[in-house]
Amino acid sequence: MNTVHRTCTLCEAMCGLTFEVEGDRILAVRPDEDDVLSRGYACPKGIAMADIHHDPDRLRQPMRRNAQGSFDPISWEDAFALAETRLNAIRRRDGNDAIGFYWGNPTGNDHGALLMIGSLTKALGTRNRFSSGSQDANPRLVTSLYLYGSASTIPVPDLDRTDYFLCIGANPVVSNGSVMTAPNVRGRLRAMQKRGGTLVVVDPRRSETARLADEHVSIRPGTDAALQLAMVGVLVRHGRIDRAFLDAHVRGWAEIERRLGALTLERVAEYTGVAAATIERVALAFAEAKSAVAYSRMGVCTGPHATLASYATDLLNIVAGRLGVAGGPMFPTSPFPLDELARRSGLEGHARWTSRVGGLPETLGDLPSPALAEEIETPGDGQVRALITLAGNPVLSVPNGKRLDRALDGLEFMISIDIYLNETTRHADLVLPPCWGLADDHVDLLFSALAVRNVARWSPPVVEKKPDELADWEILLELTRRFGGGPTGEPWLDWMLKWMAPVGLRWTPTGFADLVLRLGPYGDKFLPFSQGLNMKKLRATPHGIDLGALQPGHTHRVHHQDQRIHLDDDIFLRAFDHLDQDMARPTNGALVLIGRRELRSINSWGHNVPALVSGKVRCRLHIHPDDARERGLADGDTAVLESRTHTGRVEVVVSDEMRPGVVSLPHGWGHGASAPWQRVAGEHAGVSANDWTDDRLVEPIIGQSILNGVPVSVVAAAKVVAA
Ligand SMILES: Nc1nc2c(c(=O)[nH]1)N[C@H]1C(S)=C(S)[C@@H](COP(=O)(O)OP(=O)(O)OC[C@H]3O[C@@H](n4cnc5c(=O)[nH]c(N)nc54)[C@H](O)[C@@H]3O)O[C@H]1N2
Ligand SMILES: Nc1nc2c(c(=O)[nH]1)N[C@H]1C(S)=C(S)[C@@H](COP(=O)(O)OP(=O)(O)OC[C@H]3O[C@@H](n4cnc5c(=O)[nH]c(N)nc54)[C@H](O)[C@@H]3O)O[C@H]1N2
Ligand code: SF4
Ligand SMILES: [Mo]
Repeated sequence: MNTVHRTCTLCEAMCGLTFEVEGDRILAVRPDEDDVLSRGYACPKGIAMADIHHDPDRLRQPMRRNAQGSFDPISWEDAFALAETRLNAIRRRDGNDAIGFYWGNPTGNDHGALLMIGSLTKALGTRNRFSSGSQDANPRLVTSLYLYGSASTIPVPDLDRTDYFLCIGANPVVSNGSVMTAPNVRGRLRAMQKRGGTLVVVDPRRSETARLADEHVSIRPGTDAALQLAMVGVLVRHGRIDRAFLDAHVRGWAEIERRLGALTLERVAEYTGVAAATIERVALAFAEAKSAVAYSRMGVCTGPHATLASYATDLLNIVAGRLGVAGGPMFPTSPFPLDELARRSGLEGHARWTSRVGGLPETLGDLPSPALAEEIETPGDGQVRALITLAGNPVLSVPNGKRLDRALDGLEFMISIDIYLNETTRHADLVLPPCWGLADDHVDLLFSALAVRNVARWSPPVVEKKPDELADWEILLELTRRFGGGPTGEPWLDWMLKWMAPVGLRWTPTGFADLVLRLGPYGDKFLPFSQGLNMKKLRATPHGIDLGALQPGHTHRVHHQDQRIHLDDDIFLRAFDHLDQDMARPTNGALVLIGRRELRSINSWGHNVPALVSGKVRCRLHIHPDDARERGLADGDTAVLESRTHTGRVEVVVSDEMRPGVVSLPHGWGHGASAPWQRVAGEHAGVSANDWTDDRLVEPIIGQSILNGVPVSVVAAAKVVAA
């Protein structure tokens, strides 16, 4: 028997796992007690990695859809040849933009795939690239791009040292952090409280994190921008702002200060449903704490003011003098500093082009996904006629998934690179399954740059890759070669691929990561060899290397020419105007729908593993007792949930954890259509929250999907039948 230590790649937390392996069977998985970051923590999903690996329904060979809509195996060679012929024919006829590309969330956990995205895009030459970013962190990235001059200048809460954690629209006790890699958030928050620290959670639902909090502030969905800006206003009025910091490091404070004047406490209290006294008290406590950090995530990033609300979080931190200070929002020093490369390679950028039909702007090369269905449906020059999906399930993850489901049927050709046949990939003509993570090595290029401590780690494969298996990056490299006519990648990969092949060297993502590591801040190119890191040293350190607490300072991460943080970029001022207009509109009192994550779900997948779906049905609508009573609903009843896009049935849970007027449904369910290929998921189908979310309602600044605060109505099913 073999023991292998490996980082979990299912979410952002980078927990260390220990696998017991015999041949190609994984016999046991447990938390790695010695992992430098997670120190013996893992959640049930990580433990279930072996079940995913051994899932008989996971695809092991390429599949081709037949006329009956079922799938037959096809060889890799035939699959690649078919892909090349069909896609290139469409491209020749209709141009590059006729090929759409959607890449999904698991790509972020796969260093090989991540490095190849740019290459494939460049080979395809298409502007119709989409991703899960418009349902996720794009407002965070755009905020960083305009504030600091780089989308990779992302402040991360110094969670282990803070005295005050203001958590807005995030549920890290369940998610284990997002844009904040922090395994065992519950343990870290408890430790903070034990040190005398304070946890305040702003959420329309008394979430698992809110239950742990010293104070839960229940807010009306979609209004966090106003709340946070009002807090900044409180600091101004009480003279609690860090004048010296503002004078030395920012541009545009006078303009912002002027605009804050319109956001009076009374007006904001009315709009947010949070008492003026509460706003004032929390703001002052935030300013008075020895150290403090405001942090916001999905609840804020997928609301109607997503960009302004993300900006307001940073503004609050900046104005209170918290940025780059221990216990505040700090900048990790990644051992793999890809930010410089990202900037130089032209990855970073926003609104350089817009979608053809809806005119929505790109973010870092991706158009907002609510535009995908209309780009497929609407005839004309640049219409998407073929689509490649990589590790994504947009039918379940994008607003108005039902419309996208229908639109995919209208494509001439579709390729999905995925490990399952599911709601999205069942539409593909070709499904190309990678070997999946456990058969490949792993380096965390992305989340190492977002962790609450600086760490470096390499993970070996847990099982051997079989001769007929390909990793995601190998599939992408082959497609890149066939569509681009040669090894054409990102400019910086380009020369490497071109230069290495003729001299008999094989490019690998880990080889590339080694180079980045060696040239990086801890690398052996700059530090004396005995101290400096390289991949060989990481290989010899199976539990990872702790590189210490986050380092103070922020100026090294500000990339504007004037070296200042730009508070007054036009994009933020437009967002202020939009908030002002919204606040002037009367609220209509309709129910609104928000989302919910659960510990044993990973977005839309993982539901084919019995251990992750056992027990009580989880895909249920949570509703406040007052709202339930008004509608004659009791716990366990069936209700009809209706929005502009969809009407369907849901089981209700009556719970005072909800704010009155707000109902909550988890996303990532609705597996009815996958039942032929995923037996377990099919038996626990549930419904898809994104059938009810609306592709027409996007945040106007960057075209972000609005997944929280969607207007709905709820009626008891019994009444619908009677009527
Ligand atoms: N209503 C609502 N909608 C949401 C959200 C919400 O909170 N509410 N959250 C949004 C967020 S934050 C995200 S990130 C998105 C996710 O949205 P997507 O990225 O579109 O979808 P996922 O559910 O992550 O599906 C991942 C797909 O990748 C496959 N897969 C898993 N591992 C691998 C691998 O190693 N290689 C390959 N090739 N495929 C793999 C799985 O089988 C699955 O099909 O959902 C978003 N949608
Ligand atoms: N177990 C588990 N872990 C995961 C995932 C998973 O699917 N399951 N997904 C991973 C991914 S891809 C991501 S992006 C992260 C997301 O990580 P988080 O952002 O921490 O996760 P969410 O549960 O979406 O948290 C959003 C919270 O915002 C609240 N909310 C909704 N609307 C509003 C609003 O208008 N204002 C405020 N203030 N709050 C609001 C919701 O009630 C919810 O508690 O989690 C990651 N980790
Ligand atoms: S918290 Fe995330 S990284 Fe940790 S074991 Fe669970 S799924 Fe894996
Ligand atoms: Mo996400």
